[in-house]
Amino acid sequence: MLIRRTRKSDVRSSEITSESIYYRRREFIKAAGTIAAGSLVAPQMLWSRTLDDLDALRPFPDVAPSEFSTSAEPNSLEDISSYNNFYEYGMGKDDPKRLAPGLLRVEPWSVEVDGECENPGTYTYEDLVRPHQLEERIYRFRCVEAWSMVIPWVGIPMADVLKRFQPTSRAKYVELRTLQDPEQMPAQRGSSSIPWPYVEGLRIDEAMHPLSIFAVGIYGRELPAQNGAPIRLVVPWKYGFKCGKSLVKIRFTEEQPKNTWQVIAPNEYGFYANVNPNVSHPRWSQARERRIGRFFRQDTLMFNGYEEEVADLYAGMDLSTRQNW
Ligand SMILES: Nc1nc2c(c(=O)[nH]1)N[C@H]1C(S)=C(S)[C@@H](COP(=O)(O)O)O[C@H]1N2
Ligand SMILES: [Mo]
Repeated sequence: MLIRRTRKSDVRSSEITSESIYYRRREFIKAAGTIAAGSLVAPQMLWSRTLDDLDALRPFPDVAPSEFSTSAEPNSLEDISSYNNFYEYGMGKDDPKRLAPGLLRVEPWSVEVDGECENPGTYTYEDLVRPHQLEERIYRFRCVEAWSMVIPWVGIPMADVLKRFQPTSRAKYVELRTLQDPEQMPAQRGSSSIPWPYVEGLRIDEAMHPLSIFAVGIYGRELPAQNGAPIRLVVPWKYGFKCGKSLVKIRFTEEQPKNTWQVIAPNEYGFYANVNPNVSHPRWSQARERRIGRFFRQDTLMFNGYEEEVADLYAGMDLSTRQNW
């Protein structure tokens, strides 16, 4: 297992930074160590299932580095793929890893595009992704629950994809929907307190910002199911819940979309959800965060550290209260 997995890490070294190669290598070593130690105490079935799932993820042959990547140390693939929020599989952090790989069918996959655009239609995953150069984007990721990670995504700029659909002048927002299929997503069966499908949205200029990406992978490989395979949104200056997973619909709208968390608890979650250490959640502070894998908490940064890049998008908006939350 270990040998096979190491050999498969054949992302071309010319395509990525030496730093990310370093982290990727170390990641494999770390993951292998965890598995070896775990198999002493855990039933072999559990571990081999986990290993097979990650092992089956194909590496992308051509991933370019990006100037937008942070030099912060990425979390391990183990962390990123085993501590998840994906309520379609349950509310526990370990539910998505346990259930999504066996249930979510990512091939074939297509995305429906409609609303205020000149080129609506149904696009396959290949239609969407293949025309674009894949990039490695190592981003900070901050959940509204006050934990964070650093994740080496593989993705494509959202703007480049959205422009192909030619949004009209009436397209003020873009709404993004996750798959709805109770057979593949067990929490959608029966009654649920969440109105499925999971919906997120961005103002069109936020969606077109160069930091916004459609992510299709992590650590040079395809996305694990639990991270929202095969394609998900990543907007690094916003709380993690804006980053809808397993997307099947892109809709250009004139009206601001109603995103799922805002619908569930409008007094706690808004549309913008920009990371802001000065504005508390009604039930907890957002001033600090726990980076997964670290012991001490650290300060949360305005716009998750992307203030220089994105502050202009919110010029004139009051960000000191929950008004534009
Ligand atoms: N469809 C869907 N997308 C979702 C969620 C979800 O429950 N369902 N959870 C969100 C939240 S709260 C977070 S923090 C991130 C977690 O992404 P990760 O598990 O890849 O780290 O996904 C977001 N996207
Ligand atoms: Mo989150």
